[in-house]
Amino acid sequence: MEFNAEQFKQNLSARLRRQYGKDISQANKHDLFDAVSASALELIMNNWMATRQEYEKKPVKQLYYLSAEFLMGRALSNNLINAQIKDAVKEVLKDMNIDFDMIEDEEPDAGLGNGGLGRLAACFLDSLATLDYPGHGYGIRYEYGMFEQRIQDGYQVEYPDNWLAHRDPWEIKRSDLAVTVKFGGNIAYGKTPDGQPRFYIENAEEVTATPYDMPIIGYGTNTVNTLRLWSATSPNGFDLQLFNNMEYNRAVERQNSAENISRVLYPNDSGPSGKALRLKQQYFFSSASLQDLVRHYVADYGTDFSKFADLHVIQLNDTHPVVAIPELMRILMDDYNIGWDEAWAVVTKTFAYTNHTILAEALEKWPISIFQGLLPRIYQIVEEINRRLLIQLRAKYPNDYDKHHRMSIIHNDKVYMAWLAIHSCFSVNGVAELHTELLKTAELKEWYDLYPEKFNNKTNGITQRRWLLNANPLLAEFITKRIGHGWEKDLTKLKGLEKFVDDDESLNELINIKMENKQVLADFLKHTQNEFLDPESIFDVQVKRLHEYKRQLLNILHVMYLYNRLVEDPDYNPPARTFIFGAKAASGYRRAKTIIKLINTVAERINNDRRVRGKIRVVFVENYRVSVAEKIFPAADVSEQISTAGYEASGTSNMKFMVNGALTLGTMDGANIEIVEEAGKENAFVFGHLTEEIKQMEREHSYNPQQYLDSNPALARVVEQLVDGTYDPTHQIFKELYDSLVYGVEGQRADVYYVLADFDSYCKAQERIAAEYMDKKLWAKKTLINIANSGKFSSDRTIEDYVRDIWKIKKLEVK
Ligand code: 26Q
Repeated sequence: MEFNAEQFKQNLSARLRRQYGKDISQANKHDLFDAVSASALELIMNNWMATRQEYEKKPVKQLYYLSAEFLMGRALSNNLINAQIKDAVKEVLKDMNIDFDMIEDEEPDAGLGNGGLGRLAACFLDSLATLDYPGHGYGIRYEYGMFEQRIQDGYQVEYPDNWLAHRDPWEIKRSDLAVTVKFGGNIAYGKTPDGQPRFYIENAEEVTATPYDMPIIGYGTNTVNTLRLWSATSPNGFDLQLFNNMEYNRAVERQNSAENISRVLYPNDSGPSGKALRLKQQYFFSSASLQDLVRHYVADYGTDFSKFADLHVIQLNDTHPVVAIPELMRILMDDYNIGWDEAWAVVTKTFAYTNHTILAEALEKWPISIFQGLLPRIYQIVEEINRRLLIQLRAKYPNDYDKHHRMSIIHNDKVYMAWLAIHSCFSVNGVAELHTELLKTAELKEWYDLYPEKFNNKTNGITQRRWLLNANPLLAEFITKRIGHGWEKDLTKLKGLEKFVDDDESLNELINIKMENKQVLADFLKHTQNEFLDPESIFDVQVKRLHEYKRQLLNILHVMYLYNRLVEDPDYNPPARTFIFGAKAASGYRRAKTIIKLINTVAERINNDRRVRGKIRVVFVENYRVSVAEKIFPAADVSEQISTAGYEASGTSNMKFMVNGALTLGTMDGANIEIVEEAGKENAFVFGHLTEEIKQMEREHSYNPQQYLDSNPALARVVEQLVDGTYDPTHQIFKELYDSLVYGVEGQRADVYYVLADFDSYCKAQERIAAEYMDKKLWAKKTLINIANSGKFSSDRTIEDYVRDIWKIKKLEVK
């Protein structure tokens, strides 16, 4: 992209004048952030329009990634880097005495996602644009994203994330493309003006869906794709009559009901919420997106839909947008008078489904009463899809009535969204090799038996543009200095770093870079939460959503154990360690919140105990989010990936740590297995029971946590310390955690996630870490080998896999 410094300057001034009535000297940091972003967008606009025109010009197949979540984070720095104008912009600003870093920090995160699944969607968009693929995102423009977490008295407290408080300079409202989405009402059957019989809905609640477009800028290419997010309003405005009668609340009822649909992201990242509003969100953006696609198609090709599947492929990010399947059936049949068989042929060639969860009980199912009440016509279509599925099942498995029942899309008064997806889609994929195997052999075995050809694996990846080039400029420079450019678009090039494993100068530089990044994180945490971190200590990091299966509890129990040891054994002198946690708990997940309280309680105790000063510290990073993650990964020495084997579908933070040179401390779970395979077992710290061993204990009901307590006094002691007053004088706060480990509560057996079973193995792995970290050079070597072998985990590779096996789209370069 050509960059004219003078013009950019003028543009910036003009923006400040027009938007804020200020000149540069009067502008505050926010004004500057807004004006710089808007000026950058203007530069990008040519390419954005050219990309759209290119896609319109030729009829090319395009990919639409439907996702309830896009965890984009900040845009400014990333967009400038991808457009390759960051240095130039920085230069201009410096000329004007403006510090870029300060401006950058004014941008709120676009936190429109919970965690892994939402961030994966964001990484995919970056890779699609960078690789010149016509692929776009469709989602919801939540007015409030992932809640802001504050820690008060050690507890998580949630606050609304008002990310749109100021305008978002990156979005463009497209009122001209608004569509209507209908809820409730009743099904009517009648004739169109031209005499065609057809179903329609009457007395429905009508909601206007207005799209806001965000540019997705490819790195070092002209391609700029689009993320289209829908916002809900009422077409009827407020009720003036009621208002004039001073019934102010009733006057805005309809408006509020519509706007509530895109009000806020649901902050639970597992398990069905069972809330009608959540289903409304799902149908809202699925319907709007499909209406958008079909309208565009009809404008070009008319109502012959035989080419639809040649021009569209729709990837469903988990079951959240699966209601798009019956919605496309409805649009084709009710709006365009297409027959069932023809519509079904289009649908089954268009949709593909990605599963992100292993546990069948976590799969989404909607009570019929909610589903049918909200979407009567859609429910009717699902019933018909299911009727035909059952005919198929009876023919294939005669007399196996239990199987028919289990596989029925509708049973036990619920609609099974995953069943609808698997039956209707031409592709079903898991997100890591182990995960896909478990789907095929266990959780979805019956479906795999029925449709083996649909199942495939697509191991997750992350974009090196955001997570290395942008987040860790020092390491990026180190790499480029040795292997040149090219890794930014082909991460396997990092393999070239391996020839520096015995180069002392490289190893020393690597050590220094890590140290500098640790200092940056330390400064940040000093500034934001007045924490003191020693960059000389090992930064041992676990950042991810808080879940029992992710076992933050195992981590903190080990910290408690280490603390006991340090206090009691003066001869024990391991290297200093800082245990860093960052995690949000779903607001209604009580036990997860208690684990956060435990981490903070242990931190408070240890950090204030003089006896262990300089040896061990515990830090809970408040409000962990993308922009903070960008500071944490570059500073990490140890990457905690300690889920119970068989429970983490993939994990993606494990990959972000790896490219930033942290060593994995992990179980053989999710993508950890593939990471260890690439890096070599000797360059990671693997521990814990294997999936097969866990499954066997599960099958045979042979797990006895008490046995581990009996045989390991140090473990028994830390477990007792949860309730003996050591950390909590009331003995009450952590009793629930204690009971869940030792006795089992609420009908669950004791220690569901095998924390006690893996404790000893985890401690030993931690000891290996302590021993190996003392040898700085050896550690640096392992770091370098990890970085050099992280190429597989680029989302560019993942996208190429999807393109080859599922999407079959072609690169289209924009001139
Ligand atoms: C469903 C229904 C109602 C309300 C919320 C939800 C909901 C929302 C988010 C269910 C699940 C999620 C998110 C799941 C998720 O992030 N899964 C993670 O996906 C990553 C990307 O594939 C994997 O790396 C992780 O292993 C997986 O846990």
